[in-house]
Amino acid sequence: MDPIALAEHVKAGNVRAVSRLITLLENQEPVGQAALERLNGSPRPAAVIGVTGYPGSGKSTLIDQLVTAYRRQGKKVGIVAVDTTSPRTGGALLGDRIRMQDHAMDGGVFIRSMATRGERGGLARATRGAVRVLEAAGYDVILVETVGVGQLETDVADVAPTVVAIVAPGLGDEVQALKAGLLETAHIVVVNKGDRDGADATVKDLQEWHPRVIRTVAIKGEGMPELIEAIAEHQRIVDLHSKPAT
Ligand SMILES: Nc1nc2c(ncn2[C@@H]2O[C@H](COP(=O)(O)OP(=O)(O)OP(=O)(O)O)[C@@H](O)[C@H]2O)c(=O)[nH]1
Ligand SMILES: [Mg+2]
Repeated sequence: MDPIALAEHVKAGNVRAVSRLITLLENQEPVGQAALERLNGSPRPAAVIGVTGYPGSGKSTLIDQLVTAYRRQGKKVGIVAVDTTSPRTGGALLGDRIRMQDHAMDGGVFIRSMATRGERGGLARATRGAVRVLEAAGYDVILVETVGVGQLETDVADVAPTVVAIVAPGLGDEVQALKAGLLETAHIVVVNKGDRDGADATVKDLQEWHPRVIRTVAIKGEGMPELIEAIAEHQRIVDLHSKPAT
């Protein structure tokens, strides 16, 4: 495989080339790295959003809602779901696929699951590369889902300038752990499952620690406009800082 041709196909938005290059990067094939190096100079930077949180907090359901909203805005959306190689993986992956099925037929949406292969930090070795590939292929928004099981996961911030941390009500000890670590790296905190008992208390509790707490009911789409606006607002701040002063 010629890395130059592969890079050209990726830049032209060819889905098979995108998929193939990500696989090469996962397998640490030198030709993948060579193609990656040819992707510089994306016409427009993508909005990369990290979505992290404890297993079952509703990350995939929320991402599904975000995809619908961004598609309505006419944006192309890439999703990289990072999974651990733990025994619960099979179920989680299947769940993601089922929930994302509506979007799987949509040419403006690219979905890719990646295994962490035991790597620390919750992010697959190739996640960063996958994000670059999707950006070069013209995806406007790239969502990275990672399983948050503690401070190890905070390196999602290295890949995504905007990090959304999701908590479900009534986690008790886990919320305490979040306060100590993840809240520092999350730009937006979402209390999902707002339809559950204890949601009010969790929101109030977290608001004392974080300036941007949003309550959602992802299964019903409640709170999504607020979340979309909070993400957009944070991205405006990121853009201001990344643009050279004039
Ligand atoms: N009651 C309620 N249930 C929800 C809500 N959002 C998601 N769920 C349910 O919670 C379960 C887990 O949702 P997922 O979206 O798979 O959560 P996840 O964080 O992606 O899970 P993992 O990828 O396995 O870590 C599913 O059964 C969802 O239907 C919500 O707002 N309210
Ligand atoms: Mg999930």
